[in-house]
Amino acid sequence: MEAKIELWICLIIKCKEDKLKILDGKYISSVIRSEIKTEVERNSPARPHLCAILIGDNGASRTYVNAKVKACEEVGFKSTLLHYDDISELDLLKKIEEINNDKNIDGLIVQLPLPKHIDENKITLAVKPAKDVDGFHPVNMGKMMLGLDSMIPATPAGIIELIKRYKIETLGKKCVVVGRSNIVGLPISVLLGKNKYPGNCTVTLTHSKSKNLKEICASADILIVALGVANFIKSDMVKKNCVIIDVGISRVKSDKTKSGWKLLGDVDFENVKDKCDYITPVPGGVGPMTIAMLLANTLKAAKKENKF
Ligand code: BQF
Repeated sequence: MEAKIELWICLIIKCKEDKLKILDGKYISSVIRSEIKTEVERNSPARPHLCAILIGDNGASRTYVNAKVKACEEVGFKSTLLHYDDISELDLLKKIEEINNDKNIDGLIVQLPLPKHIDENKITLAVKPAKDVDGFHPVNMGKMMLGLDSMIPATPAGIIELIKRYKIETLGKKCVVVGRSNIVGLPISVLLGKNKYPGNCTVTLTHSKSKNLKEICASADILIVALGVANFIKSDMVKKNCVIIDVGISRVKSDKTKSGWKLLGDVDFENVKDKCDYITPVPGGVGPMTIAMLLANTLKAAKKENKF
């Protein structure tokens, strides 16, 4: 209770500082991670165990997996990273089966994208639904559609959690989703259409074949963009006082950063920020929420195994 009041005081102060603009995923994710950490400490020495499989040397994938492993350490989870330079589809399936049957492992993720010789659908199907903390297995997808208890994919779950924690009104709002991926666009459009909070939106799911995209986006009270095209959404594509959730992360070369890369969202932030009421930044918006919800799913999986 006290922690909740403290969170709200912090949020109100932050909102004032940010002139009621920024949906601070970095901050909210730190709150969620500390909640998870507290719960893990209470159940010590038992702890959730996440296993991540990484194949190949895709730089972005490495960064994402490392972020996940680091987040596990911070909240007191055990983590195992299995990194293969290369592996056959059959050997990968065997490895997944081994982990499915390993009582010491609660959650399993296979970092996407996979090399061309491995069928993503086959791999997704091979992960036992109870350990599928990415929520990509058809059983989890189906349960989510039906509103049954399931693992909800981390990015949509992170968006829902962000809306909840900022108490953004969704009932009766027009929500436009740009991008129909299985991982983000499709599930978030289902979730925001549900008869609950957050939800009860009138959802429009748009994609590359949509006509009048500009007009459709400009009609949105809540605009969720998960396209992967840097700065795609310009200020003439958004309605005044809307809420913008920017899921895009494009890595572009930069000589201004230590790493030599910088992250760009799908929304032209600088030109859009004064028009909308709320907006998620990139970096520091939806991305950190994705990591936090992966941890939440892993904790949930561990609880189901009666470890907690
Ligand atoms: C931030 C991802 C595309 C394809 C596969 C924090 C992440 C990103 C950004 C992160 C992503 C994107 C992940 C920030 C995991 C989100 O500070 O803004 C964290 O690690 N993500 C992934 O595992 O696979 C992807 C995007």
